[in-house]
Amino acid sequence: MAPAATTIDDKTARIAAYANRGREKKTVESFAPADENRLTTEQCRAWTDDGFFLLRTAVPLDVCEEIDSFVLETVRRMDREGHRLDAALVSAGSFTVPEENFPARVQLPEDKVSKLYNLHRKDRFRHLARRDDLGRIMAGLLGPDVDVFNSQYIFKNPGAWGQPWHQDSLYFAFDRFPQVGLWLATSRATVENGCLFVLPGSHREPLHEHLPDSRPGANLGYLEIRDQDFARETAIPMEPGDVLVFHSFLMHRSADNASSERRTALVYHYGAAGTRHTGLPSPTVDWMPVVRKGALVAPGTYRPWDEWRTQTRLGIGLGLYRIQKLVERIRS
Ligand SMILES: O=C(O)CCC(=O)C(=O)O
Repeated sequence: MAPAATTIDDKTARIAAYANRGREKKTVESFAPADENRLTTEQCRAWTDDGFFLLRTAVPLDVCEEIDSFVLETVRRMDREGHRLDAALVSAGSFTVPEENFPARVQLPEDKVSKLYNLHRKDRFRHLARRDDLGRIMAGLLGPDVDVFNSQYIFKNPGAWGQPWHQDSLYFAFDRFPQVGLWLATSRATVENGCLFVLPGSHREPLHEHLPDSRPGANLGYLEIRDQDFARETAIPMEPGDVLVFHSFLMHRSADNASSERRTALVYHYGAAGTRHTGLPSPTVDWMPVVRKGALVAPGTYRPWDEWRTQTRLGIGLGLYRIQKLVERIRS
């Protein structure tokens, strides 16, 4: 008898098995910032005690609008070029993940998308990732040599479910921790439309077991922590341009979008330069220098070879993905 077609649940179960492997070995040696002189006293306290801090009005509104427009145009271009937006796909150096709970009446290509990855080498995104104040904060938290290694724009369309409680480092197959997340609200983020919730101080917890999201139809790769008391969760409502800086062991989630408006965010992840992969290379990880020997890398610095390498890796990933789909179709 032919095996049943692979479902999102099967894939998420495989992602969970892979992500949880060796999680006890992922540890953090110190919870103090690497260089307190680059941070304010309050940032140092918040980082050490809570595992996060907010930068209000950090990014001008016109930059948020440019980010939104660029992403929408990219997704629409992918759609015009005939790419399926309802399957994880790679195009022109970008990588989309579909939304599983998109509205029944899809009007625009972006209605079907959950995430667009790999933006940080592109002009405005590269400049933002290396902005003086943000680079200084990352050097304060991580030390004198820092890279940005992941970027994703997250659509949370009306009706989309939130991402359940998780710790980002579970997803990172690296030889050292922590990493630092930077979550920029490009729209308002409210409890109603899907803002983040954090559990203050939970960055001091080891990485917990993450189980596949139990809601049938949850997005690909959504994993959740169930063995923790979340009674002290704190909502983080944000205005466009606000930035949340958070430790990669911090437990956090986002709410469902119960409103009629889209909630959007741009997320970067930073890590110490020289971090090595302990597992398979991921198509969503691409190391780009931000700080070297304590000095910020000029925002315009761009090495085409690096981008080419990423695109090649993404192309190979897409090829393998297509072969896998073909095999699945033949077997079912
Ligand atoms: O923006 C969201 O809805 C979830 C983001 C998140 O939890 C993450 O990027 O780790």
